[in-house]
Amino acid sequence: MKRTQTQADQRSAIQSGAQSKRKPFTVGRRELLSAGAAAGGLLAAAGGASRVLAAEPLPVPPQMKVPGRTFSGYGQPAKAEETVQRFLTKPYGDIGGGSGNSQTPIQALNGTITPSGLHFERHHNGVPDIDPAQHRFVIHGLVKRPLAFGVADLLRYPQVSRIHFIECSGNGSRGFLPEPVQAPAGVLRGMISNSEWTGIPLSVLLEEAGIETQGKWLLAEGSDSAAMSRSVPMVKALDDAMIGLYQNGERLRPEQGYPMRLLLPGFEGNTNIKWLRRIQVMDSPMFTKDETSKYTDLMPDGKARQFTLELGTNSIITRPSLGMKLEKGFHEITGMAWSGGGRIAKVDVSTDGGVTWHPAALQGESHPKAVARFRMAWEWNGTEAMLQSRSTDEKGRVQPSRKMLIPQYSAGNTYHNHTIHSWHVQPDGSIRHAYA
Ligand SMILES: Nc1nc2c(c(=O)[nH]1)N[C@H]1C(S)=C(S)[C@@H](COP(=O)(O)O)O[C@H]1N2
Ligand SMILES: [Mo]
Repeated sequence: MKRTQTQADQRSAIQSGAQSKRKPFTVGRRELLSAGAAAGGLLAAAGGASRVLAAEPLPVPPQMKVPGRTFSGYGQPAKAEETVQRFLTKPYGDIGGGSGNSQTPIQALNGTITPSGLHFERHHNGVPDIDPAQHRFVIHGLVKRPLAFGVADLLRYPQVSRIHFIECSGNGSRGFLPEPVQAPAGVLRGMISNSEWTGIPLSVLLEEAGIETQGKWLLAEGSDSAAMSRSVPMVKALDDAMIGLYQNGERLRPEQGYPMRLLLPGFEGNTNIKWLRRIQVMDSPMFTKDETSKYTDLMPDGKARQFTLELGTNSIITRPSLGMKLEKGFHEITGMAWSGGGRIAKVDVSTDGGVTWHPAALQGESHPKAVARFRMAWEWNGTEAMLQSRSTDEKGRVQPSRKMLIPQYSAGNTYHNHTIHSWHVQPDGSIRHAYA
């Protein structure tokens, strides 16, 4: 860990320096052993990633000789981690500074939950400034009792907490370009974030309003100046849809839809309407601008496919990844896997470009339509390697290769690329994005 290059490397260097000089990768070793004897054996054979202790006794560092600084009302990440930032894409520059997206720096994170300040963003006309005391949310259309709620009204309802990802259907769109873009994982597939959301099951509010028998779809509309609006099938609304009020324990961030948003777990990000102002129950889809001119898949026969709502099985190795430089010996290959279809059932990892696959360990409890963390021990022998991950969800759907998926669309398509991602490790330890 001498030649650290990225934030993730620095963070891990700090952690191993602080706590694990004598017992490197203690936690990892236990998890790897439970995942399979081969992995634990590999770590022992590779001799871990520790350094031999240089001097005894340990020198006393300066901060142990002065009182520490005072505390504050709202915390910030460590100073040395300041460079862990979202990647900003502003296609219209300052003319439309609110329009565009930011991507989560997934290459610098670990675990499964995305810190709220690093949640990816997609705004079609900026973040509206909403006074929660004035905001109203309405359910109307084909209902027996049209209802209006203020934020304070909603906060009185029983709530549920669930872990789910939100992913933009444009995540991975750069992968449709003819040549692999050389950029970190966050730029290439960082429009995915995973949070604990707390709010009210939409079914509770719809039942209260009383859906008329013709009510088969609903329209959800945001109160931003894009008036983002999408049609949602009633089956989804009555299944696991919720009105999100809290994100990772605190009220929603403005960027995530404060004071309330629609959450449609596993459905393409666009349908998760932020700054939600109304839901209209209808007998058919509305065919809004956001589901006709955009968010359709361009097919090879010149037609466009609408309502590809459920997101595919996806995964990406976040470490090692582009921007890091490997030393020979032991490394943990780790990354994120997720599917709009439910839980992640397994993730296989290849280090030889898909010739052989090995089951990775899945960490922690598995939640449906949530990011799973996978890990696999690896010893890098200093020669070229092609790192890939391939996820399978509980419906048995397997993450497709580029060869399988790309020809299913026409050249101009930008949505729903969930193909297997490849990192090409060079003999000098640097890493490139490759199409394999
Ligand atoms: N009102 C409103 N809702 C919106 C959007 C928007 O621009 N306005 N963008 C959509 C898109 S395209 C995505 S991918 C998700 C992104 O959610 P996030 O910004 O919280 O990550 O919000 C969706 N909901
Ligand atoms: Mo999106």
